[in-house]
Amino acid sequence: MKKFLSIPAILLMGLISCNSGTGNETSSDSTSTSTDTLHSAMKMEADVSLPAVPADAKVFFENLKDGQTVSSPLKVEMGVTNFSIDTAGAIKPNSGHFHILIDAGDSISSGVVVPKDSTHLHFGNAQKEATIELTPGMHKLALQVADGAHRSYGSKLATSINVNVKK
Ligand SMILES: [Cu+2]
Repeated sequence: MKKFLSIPAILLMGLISCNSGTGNETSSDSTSTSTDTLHSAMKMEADVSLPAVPADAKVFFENLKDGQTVSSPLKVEMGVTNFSIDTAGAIKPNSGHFHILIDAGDSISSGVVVPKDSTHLHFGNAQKEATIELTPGMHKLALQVADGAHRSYGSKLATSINVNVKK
């Protein structure tokens, strides 16, 4: 997250010249009123680090196998062992929520916030089941668990399969 932090840090230093000599991101806490959004995002990133992934945690599709022929709409059952599925919001150890990536790779790099669009579906109400629409043909589906702030736990808490959607 160094790249993410450096942008607001540079902006803050430009706005508040008296703070530019410290080089310490945490020292700028009480100096800004005009960059609240950037500041709170930076503070969250800086204060709460991504919880560690337990070694025995595992993500899987409960009802689908790699290479399976399916029809659309497709019911997807999301499974995980040794990890809790919770609502988005609070950041807790051993806890997170599911995402389905549709033709969007096998996983999202650890610590990166999962995008929110038609190919990155969030299940922030702790859902473990979803019904998705797919066009006919081959599609890659990936399951990715992320923390309460949608920061990916990386490939350790992801899995992917290819399915063949019939007409
Ligand atoms: Cu999310």
